[in-house]
Amino acid sequence: MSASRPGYYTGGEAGAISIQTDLVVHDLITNTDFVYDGDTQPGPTFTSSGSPMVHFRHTVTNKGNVPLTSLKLSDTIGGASGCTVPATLAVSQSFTCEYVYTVPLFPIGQQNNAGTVSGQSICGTTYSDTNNGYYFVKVF
Ligand SMILES: [Ca+2]
Repeated sequence: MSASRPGYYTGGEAGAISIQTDLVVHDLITNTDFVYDGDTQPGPTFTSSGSPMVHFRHTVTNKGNVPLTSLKLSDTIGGASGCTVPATLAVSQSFTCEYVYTVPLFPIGQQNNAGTVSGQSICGTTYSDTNNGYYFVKVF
């Protein structure tokens, strides 16, 4: 095999990254956390006039066979930009980004805080994934 042959270095690479965006709602009455995957509409419903709080939790996993670097994590409402991502995500390794969000009075209706992640292999191939975080906001 020649090093100039396209694909020589990447032939054994099967990179993959996954993200799961969950919504965690703490019920004060029962002191219990409820976890919603938010993958389909409508997701959990919030009454915006009560200033409800939701924890958005992104779980990122390296599901390929090569380590990934240059990780970039983002979501629709921008909260994920405050999270620290590891320099390298080893094969089968995960990290979690969680933050608290107070649901504003507006907008109401169907919302989606989708999480998106990307990472690069040492060969420079970018892998990415996105996952929905649907929730519904009503006024009363
Ligand atoms: Ca989800």
